[in-house]
Amino acid sequence: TQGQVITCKAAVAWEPNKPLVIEDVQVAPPQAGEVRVKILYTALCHTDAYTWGGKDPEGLFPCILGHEAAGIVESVGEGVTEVQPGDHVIPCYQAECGECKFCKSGKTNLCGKVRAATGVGVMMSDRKSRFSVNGKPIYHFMGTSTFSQYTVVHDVSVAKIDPKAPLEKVCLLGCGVPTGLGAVWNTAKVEAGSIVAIFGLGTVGLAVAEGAKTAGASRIIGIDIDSKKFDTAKKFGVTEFVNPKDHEKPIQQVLVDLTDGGVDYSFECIGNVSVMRAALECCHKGWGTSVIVGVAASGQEISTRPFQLVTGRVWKGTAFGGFKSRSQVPWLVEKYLKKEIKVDEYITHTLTLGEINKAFDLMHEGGCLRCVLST
Ligand code: NAD
Ligand code: AHE
Ligand code: ZN
Ligand code: ZN
Repeated sequence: TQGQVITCKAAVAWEPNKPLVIEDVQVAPPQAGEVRVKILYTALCHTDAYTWGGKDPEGLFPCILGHEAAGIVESVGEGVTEVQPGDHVIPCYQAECGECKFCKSGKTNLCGKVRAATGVGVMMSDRKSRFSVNGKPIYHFMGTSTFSQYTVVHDVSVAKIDPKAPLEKVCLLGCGVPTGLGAVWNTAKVEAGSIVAIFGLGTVGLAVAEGAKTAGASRIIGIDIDSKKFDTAKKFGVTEFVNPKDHEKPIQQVLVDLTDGGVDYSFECIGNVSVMRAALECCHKGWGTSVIVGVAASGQEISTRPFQLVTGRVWKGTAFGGFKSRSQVPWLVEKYLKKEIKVDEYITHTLTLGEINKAFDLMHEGGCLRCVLST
């Protein structure tokens, strides 16, 4: 297949909110600096639903969504040295080139090398898509497009991992689990003894809980409008549960009262701007830090009284938990193999790529954390 167009099945999002359609898609060979990957397993993340739902200002249609996956390199383009056919890999929507201003800064995990192209659904070299259906180009998504049996990614957007790792599990290390763990370890740098509040107990929020537990937090307060979340959340380290619906007072006030003045760290893992405000305002005066992890819809903006920051609260945000993708995803895979981090526990459902619309339906039901699709 090397050097040839591959025809395979992919789930195409033709329009926002319209069911995805499994199509025969032509996948062009990788050009210089590109890698064609046979995707074996892909999970769904809330961000896929967000873009599919028309809430993403960068969302382009028709496209192939998906960004939490694992697979095997099928072929590589000219000049690709870091991976070769047969390597087990995880696509990385946050690239790492090691050479750009961002990578060299040592201050961020964001990379600038291919971001301009991935934001508009094409490849960097010729600003074109490698996907088409009957000659009609289909946009890439997040530089990954994993809802396909084959995809093409930039070489700076693929992490080579231990071939011993089960791909049907470690696909989750492409997004949600690292995001939550890294929000705690890299972005907030939670210290032992801290009081932590987590808004939203989906996969990302539960990974925050797991990260906070390993960091030695003394109290981990989970906040969700779905009380059924608490039983599972306990297994990930949540020690107390608050449902805003059970209280008359604003949730920030409830938390301040519960914690003698506020929490040391809070994490917003929903994508709701009024919850982001509450998450900042439940922080302790003088030092409390709130990390925005959730992705809010196009046009939404955050607000608070500047006095909240003047009096020492800190507002931060995180992408992929601050992890440098190509260097740290393999390390996370090793941590999983040594049983130092959970992964299996987040997988509540398994389906096939052909059942992807059912998987999107499941995401909106309370009982689903991650659904892994086999392609
Ligand atoms: P999810 O849908 O599984 O979890 C969201 C949880 O929030 C659910 O349990 C839901 O009941 C709860 N919730 C909804 N409204 C609420 C409210 N008003 N108050 C309290 N709880 C509420 O989603 P997920 O896959 O865990 O993703 C969470 C968010 O993180 C999404 O916005 C996603 O786009 C974003 N995300 C960001 C990054 C990043 O790099 N920054 C990475 C992955 C995901
Ligand atoms: N396209 C949206 C923003 C989406 C967003 O913030 N994405 C996160 C990853 S979410 C993974 O589930 C991210 O990494 N952002 C940094 C980046 O470089 O995209 C918009 O608002 O335009
Ligand atoms: Zn994601
Ligand atoms: Zn870079």
